[in-house]
Amino acid sequence: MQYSKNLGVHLKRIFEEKFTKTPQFVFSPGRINLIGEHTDYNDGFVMPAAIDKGIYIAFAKNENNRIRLFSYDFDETVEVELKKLEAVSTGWANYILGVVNEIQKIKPLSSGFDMVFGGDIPIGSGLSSSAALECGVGVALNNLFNVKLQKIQIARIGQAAEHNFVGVRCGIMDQFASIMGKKNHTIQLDCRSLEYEYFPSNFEEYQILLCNSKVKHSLAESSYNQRREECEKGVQILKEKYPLIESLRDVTLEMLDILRHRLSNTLYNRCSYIIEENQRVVEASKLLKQNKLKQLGALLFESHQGLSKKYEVSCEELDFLVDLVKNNSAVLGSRMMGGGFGGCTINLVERSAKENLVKELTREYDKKYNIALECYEVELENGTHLINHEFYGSI
Ligand code: GAF
Repeated sequence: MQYSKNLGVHLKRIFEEKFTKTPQFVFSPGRINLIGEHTDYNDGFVMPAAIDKGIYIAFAKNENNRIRLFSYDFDETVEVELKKLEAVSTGWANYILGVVNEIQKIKPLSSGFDMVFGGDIPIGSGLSSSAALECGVGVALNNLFNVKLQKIQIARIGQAAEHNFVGVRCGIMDQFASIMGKKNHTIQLDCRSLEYEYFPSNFEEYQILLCNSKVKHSLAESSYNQRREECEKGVQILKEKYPLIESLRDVTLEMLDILRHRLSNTLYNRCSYIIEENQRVVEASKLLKQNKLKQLGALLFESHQGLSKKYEVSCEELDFLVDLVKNNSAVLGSRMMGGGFGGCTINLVERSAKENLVKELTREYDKKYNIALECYEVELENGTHLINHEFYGSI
């Protein structure tokens, strides 16, 4: 992949100025998700992939038992004592400190460390810069302190950091995709067993196009936890008749319908969306294997409809972007991606039509919301990995 060389040069220079030593580097990618939204914390299926945009971290040990962090993007410094680890008021630092906290439960760190990081993932775009940061920090500390963690353990650590230090009860999808990504492949992941399969995904005459709505509505985090609670509530009620079920993964639409009278309309809609979305992922992986991209695209539109109307995690701007391409023959499918309430749509579009499509969407979105739409083409990439620092040194 093409690393962001300019960013690397800046990070290295800043690190050397601040800490007067040469750092090691790690790159940790953001992710897309083809289909399977909000299914991860319901023990279901997802189809994410790591991308060529991500977080770059320069890091080294220090001798003073402090954790010294600098965010290039926010131009902020945070310093804490290794022995007094707790969540801080600077949001981004908690993704890092949360990972340290989880790793210390396995092996206490023998010294402090320094980190300077920055990224080329547009902030708030729903491409999961937070999971990228967590996995990057996990790999960096694993390497520095010889903790001997497996990749999947690092993904789990990232998820736990988010639960315990950030306060978002996320599923495992983002961290898994960031660390386990494979070039030109999507991952079909069973979020219960963590069994996974890589699918070659170059889509031939089609490509993935992300459209960044550039909005991030304030409900995003609180509503995320609320949706999770609603699913858990649904499971509790269903358990009265079906004691063996553990999550919505184990429930069929028929079972749900039998207990419809026990569920509010909202709970019914939340649960039926999850059950249907799980079925869509299973179907999508068959279609992808058979290269039936048109049918796959239709599933993306269905997924969006469910996310918007039943799960209610979309927003006006995302709905607008999906509606705009619905009747465009060059677009096979489109839907909101990630947690929702803003961020990007993911679109499967004909390569040859991409340029005109971007022009049209940009024009219409600007007319309606007076916001300059940003569209990205992404390559599917390998997961979190160390980069030879000579690479930056040589520019
Ligand atoms: C966010 C979460 F972090 C993921 O775990 C997942 O639930 C996703 O929203 C929705 O599919 O990115």
